[in-house]
Amino acid sequence: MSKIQWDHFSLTIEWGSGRSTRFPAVWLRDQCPADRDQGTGQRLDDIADLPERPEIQNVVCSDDVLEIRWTDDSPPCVLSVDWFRSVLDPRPPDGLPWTARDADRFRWTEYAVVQSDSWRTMEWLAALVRDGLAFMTGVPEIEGEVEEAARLLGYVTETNYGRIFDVRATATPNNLAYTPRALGVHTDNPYREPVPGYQLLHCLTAAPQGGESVFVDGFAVAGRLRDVNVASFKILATTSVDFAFRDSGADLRARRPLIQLDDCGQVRAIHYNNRSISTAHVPLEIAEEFFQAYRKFARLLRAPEFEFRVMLKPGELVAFDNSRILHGRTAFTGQRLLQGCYVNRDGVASNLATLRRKLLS
Ligand code: OGA
Ligand code: NM2
Ligand code: ZN
Repeated sequence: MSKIQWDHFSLTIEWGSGRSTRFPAVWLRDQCPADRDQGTGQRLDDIADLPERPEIQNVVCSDDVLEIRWTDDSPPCVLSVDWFRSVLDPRPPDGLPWTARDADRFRWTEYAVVQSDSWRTMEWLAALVRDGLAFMTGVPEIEGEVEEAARLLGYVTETNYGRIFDVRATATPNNLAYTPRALGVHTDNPYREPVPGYQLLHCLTAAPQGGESVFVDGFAVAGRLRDVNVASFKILATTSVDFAFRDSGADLRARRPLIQLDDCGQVRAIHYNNRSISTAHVPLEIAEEFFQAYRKFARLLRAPEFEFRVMLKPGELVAFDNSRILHGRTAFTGQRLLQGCYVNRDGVASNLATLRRKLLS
């Protein structure tokens, strides 16, 4: 059982463990459920409408539910101790980094199963979020099916490459992806704002020779770089570079660091694509240091210990987080066709959360 103490400007909960947390009145006033629309749960008030210095008049506590009353005419704020607990619960990290030797944990599920059984859809999406990639088998070898599969993840992002795109060797390619060349591991479209969230690739025709897929967990590699050379990690995380793509119908550019951190210093995204990077505007005073770090990172990205290689067969589909997982392929000869598309990253999180809500409540 927790102990509650309060004064005019804060409420303190002492937890069973003896630790306590102080919640400022201004914060409490902002959480008040009475300020929300009953139907949508959306907030009705704006911070500018709330009292600047709300004062607690008293707190009534019954059955682990607290009713906080205010000295002004604000409605009482009713919140359960469990709710306070949930606020403090640090969210477990969604992603679990991997190296080559973890590849047997990757999820491969029959398309029809992911489609027809929402529990399995949830499991598949959870694996996709955990590993940053997941596979489906038995996807009909029909052109356009990738867009149907994308609906399991969320909403397709249309780009200058179309809603879906054909990855095959063409006579007049506007992108090296549309040649039979090998592609070093990369993230797609770092020249776009925002970058595409997830990517799907559906194999329709496998090349008679070559065309093997390569995947690398960029978060694992960035983590290694941080461990072995924190100065290199820092310079890549703090130096923005230009990425660009240009053809007759598009002129795209964006500037961002190769390793993007969140406000807690955790790796949030990797942007890496040797075909579309321009380092011309890296400050010349740090160019030597930057290139040393860039090369170190590039070498780690090629290290076999981080690589998962797989020969996709017709009917197989891979989906991956384009901010975390780098992908590439070996050179190929002959006919080969993959169809791809991008989906928004928020849709994946939302679909997974709604399935969890429905199935685990
Ligand atoms: C791409 C790409 C991989 C492949 O089109 O961006 O990386 O296996 N393709 O062809
Ligand atoms: N394609 C396959 O980001 C890139 O330029 C990689 C993307 C053309 C949609 C290729
Ligand atoms: Zn690509």
